[in-house]
Amino acid sequence: LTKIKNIAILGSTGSIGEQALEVIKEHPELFQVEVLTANRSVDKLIEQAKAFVPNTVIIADEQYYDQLQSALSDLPIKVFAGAESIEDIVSMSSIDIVLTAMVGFSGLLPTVNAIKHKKTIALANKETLVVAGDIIQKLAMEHQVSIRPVDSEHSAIFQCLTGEMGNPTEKIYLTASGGPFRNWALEDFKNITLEQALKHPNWSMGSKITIDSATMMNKGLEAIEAKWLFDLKPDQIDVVVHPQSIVHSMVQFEDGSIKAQMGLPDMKLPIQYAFTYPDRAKNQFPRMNFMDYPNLEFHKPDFEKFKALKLAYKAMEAGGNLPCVMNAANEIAVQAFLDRKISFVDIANVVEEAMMTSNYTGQSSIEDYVAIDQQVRKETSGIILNTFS
Ligand code: MN3
Repeated sequence: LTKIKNIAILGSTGSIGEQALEVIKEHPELFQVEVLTANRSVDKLIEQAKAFVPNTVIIADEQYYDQLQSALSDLPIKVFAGAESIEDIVSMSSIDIVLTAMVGFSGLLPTVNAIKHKKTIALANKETLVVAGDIIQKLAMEHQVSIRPVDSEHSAIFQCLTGEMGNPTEKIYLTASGGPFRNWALEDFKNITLEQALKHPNWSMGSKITIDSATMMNKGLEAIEAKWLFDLKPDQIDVVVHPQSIVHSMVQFEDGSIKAQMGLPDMKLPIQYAFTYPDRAKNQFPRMNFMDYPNLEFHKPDFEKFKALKLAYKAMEAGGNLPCVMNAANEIAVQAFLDRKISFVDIANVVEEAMMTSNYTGQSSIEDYVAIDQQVRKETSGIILNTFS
């Protein structure tokens, strides 16, 4: 008999958070919701809290506290507000697993605190490793915490590596759908609209990651994430465009053997695996039929069309604070594109400009990264205002 695992979902109203709740709902004998947090989506958080009755709910944006508190006043649920409450709650002794599913840089500090309190991390916030992979991996080692990837590519690699202890990885192949503009001519990229960029062919995700997929910055962030998760050098990480999104990623070993993890594109599987590892749990998710996919294609990524991917490799190779700079600039640039202030191609141009004008430093602390992140956000807004609008 396995003990029921208590799960804290940071960012429960986002796409990953909602799918995690579906996984938990399907396995009441395995999982229980202990904590739910959201940034601003108070109505959805109230709905989730009523359905799952967790110990605690937190809304990051404090102006929604009263609304949340009064909506849940009849239920035995503790209600808090503010980013610091989210950072603190992960130390709660009843939590077994912390799913970090918030968007962007905000995932960093709660993840650090969860590791310090020896919680198993189901990592869905890739920015945490992109920004501070060196510190996070060191902390995880020190506190003997296991970080289980939720991102589908990294879950695939994690699954391929299971049972391969002591067998070095020669290289990994990170698969990429290529996004909606894979077959567009370079000269047409200047005409890309927000509506076109928000339509992803295979995965349904939040708007930030959907735009990152369209620019392929998402794959760049994932390459950096993989570097830290699996202790690889940049030249051991190959991006392969695979439009069908059936092979979720692959590992090549020193004897040339390649293992792939495959399945339908459905985030519920990697979420569930991060919760049940090293076990697997039976479920009713749709099964793949190979006859529906007679052709699985693999192509080289186009670094000219997808300059963001090139920038990410540059940041990964340079290391230090450059990935942090790139990530902050990208968050601001994507938001500016979502606000229709800059064009699609200028997302990468803005990021490039921010990377070129920033001050490079090798070693940084978590506090340094927080400061760099804030400074780069300010500078990037200035770059957009002065040069790109
Ligand atoms: Mn992914």
